[in-house]
Amino acid sequence: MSTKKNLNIGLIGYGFMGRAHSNAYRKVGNFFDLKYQPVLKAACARNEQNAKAFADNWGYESVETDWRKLVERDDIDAIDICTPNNTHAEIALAAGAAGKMILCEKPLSMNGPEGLKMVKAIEKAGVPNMVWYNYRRVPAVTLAKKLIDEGRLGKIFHYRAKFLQDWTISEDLPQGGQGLWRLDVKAAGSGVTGDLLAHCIDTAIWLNGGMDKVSAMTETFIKERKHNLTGKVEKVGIDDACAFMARFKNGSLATFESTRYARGHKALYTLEINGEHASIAWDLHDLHRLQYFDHRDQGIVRGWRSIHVTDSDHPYMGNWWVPGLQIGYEHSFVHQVADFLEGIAKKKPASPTFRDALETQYICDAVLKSGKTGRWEKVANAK
Ligand code: SOE
Repeated sequence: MSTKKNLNIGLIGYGFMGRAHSNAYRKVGNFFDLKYQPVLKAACARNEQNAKAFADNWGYESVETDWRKLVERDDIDAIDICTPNNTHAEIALAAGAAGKMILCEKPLSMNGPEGLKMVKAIEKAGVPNMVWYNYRRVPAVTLAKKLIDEGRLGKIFHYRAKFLQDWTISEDLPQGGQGLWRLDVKAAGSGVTGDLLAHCIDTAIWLNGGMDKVSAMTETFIKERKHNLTGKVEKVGIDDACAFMARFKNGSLATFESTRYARGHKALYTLEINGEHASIAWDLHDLHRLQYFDHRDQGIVRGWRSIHVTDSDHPYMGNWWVPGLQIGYEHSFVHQVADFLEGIAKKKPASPTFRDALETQYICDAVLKSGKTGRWEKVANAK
């Protein structure tokens, strides 16, 4: 008989992230030996037919069409928020008040002040909480963290990251509604800054510490789009592209760039860090490799090495296949669930917590503000 404890999940939203998280809950117990086993208890969405189809496909035991009912259910331990950004706060506050654990899709909130309200409420409720910044759990990125923490790079001088896509170039693309809420500022809060740069920022502050100030430029290339919900042509309020410079608290300099107008790029997230002794580079399109250059290597063999992060002593990889066989994007979510479940068992919160994610939110706020003022803007303190 299994000695595992069940952790009953109530998931809200059935889009791309609803699928990614459900897949992770299903797989985690097969590959990681954990005290807790997620149970797909209920899926929730306003449209009953769609919720049922989603629940049947992923094996949820039941369906709700009102998230408030889900949050009040005694048989639910954890609420997973996979809905558009403008709904995160209300759901999280209710879930916290009902004593539920919360896993919230990124970005945490629409903006910093809203995020702070969520952090305060959740910390007061004392419930385990986490935000799905999944790229921390790509084994090559986790390995980068280990190498940096071991001091192999020495003092860090430069951090460089970009996240490029091309899916909104057509001016015929409407904004708002299912699948396209990311273009609607009322649902998303911002454009590429909160959607894509938030990932780059989360990884950056995890690897390289906090940021002091930022200087940004933002642009909205297509000024008006038809709104799917109202049927009217409405002003576009999101940033289509954003590039910013930053100064980290450790003295290093950084550049970040993101756009949905880089023809040919679908999800090109790359990062590079240059330190006193060594540099590392990573590319989401080749996610199982970490590029590493160490100046201390003997001169005649010195050069960039491409580490195939698939050995059993690489982060998370001992839980998967035999050395040399790689894993992919969806496994970063499995790892994040594994860490969350281990965190509950050990009473040690898995990162990023809501408070960790608030730091990203504050940086996004400063970036968007700088895009408007044209000045360097200080980042508010989240700790
Ligand atoms: C946008 O296209 C998007 O799906 C983001 O919302 C995700 O967070 C990112 O991981 C991939 O791109």
